[in-house]
Amino acid sequence: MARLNVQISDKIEVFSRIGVKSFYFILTLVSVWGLAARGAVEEGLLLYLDFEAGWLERGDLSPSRHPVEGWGALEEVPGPVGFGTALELSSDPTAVVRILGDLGAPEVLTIAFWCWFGDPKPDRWDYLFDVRSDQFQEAEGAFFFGRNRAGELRFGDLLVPADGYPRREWVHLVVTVERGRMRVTLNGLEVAAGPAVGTNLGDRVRIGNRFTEEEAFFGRLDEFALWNRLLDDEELLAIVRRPVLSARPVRARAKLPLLWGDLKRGRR
Ligand SMILES: [Ca+2]
Repeated sequence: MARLNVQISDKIEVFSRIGVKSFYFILTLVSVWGLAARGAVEEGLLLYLDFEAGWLERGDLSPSRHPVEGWGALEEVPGPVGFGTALELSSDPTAVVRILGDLGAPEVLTIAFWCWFGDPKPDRWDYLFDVRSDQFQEAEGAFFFGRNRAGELRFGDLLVPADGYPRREWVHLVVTVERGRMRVTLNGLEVAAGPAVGTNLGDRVRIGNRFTEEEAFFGRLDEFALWNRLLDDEELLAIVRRPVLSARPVRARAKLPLLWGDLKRGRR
């Protein structure tokens, strides 16, 4: 009986060891998977602004942690859902976000953000971002993304016609530059492609205005992020479904519920 007890207790011990080991093994796998998923999006992330409460003090949330400066009557407005608050720029033409820090000249570039286009004011340009300066222009590799007097989006020589993008609703905009070619996608659909602009960002990055800071974007921005690499489809899906660097899920009435995925599958 004593021997049997030993055998049973041995088996229980062996089983419990395997159980505990399996538990820790699964826990490790889940942790590694979680870190890998988060690490993947963080890889090459040069800039990230979530425009949540205290964003100006917290600055850039990417690993680079660039300080950020705001100018003019910047006003946070409630985002429709899911991504908390957004940055409203249309009330002050001098509103701007300046990035204080050198973002370099990456060979590959992805810029992604949520955007709410208001109707442009007649005879006025407005700007989503600009990396030019008085001394540093497009010939030296700087660029801008703006909207001209005709309401067309302009990025380098690329033009998106005035009726080629949605107004007064949130859209996810991705701009990529690589190997001499650049693309603009709205809600996962390519709307423009052509020869690349330069990608010299330096310390001149301004978001929501022209470098002269007098022609603010007539609309709202949220979740502004910039990488020195291309993102794959899985990563792009992840950043339309949740904030770039947070596990906080999008609530039911998301800015763009599943639209990206539907577009990818060609159902729309
Ligand atoms: Ca936000």
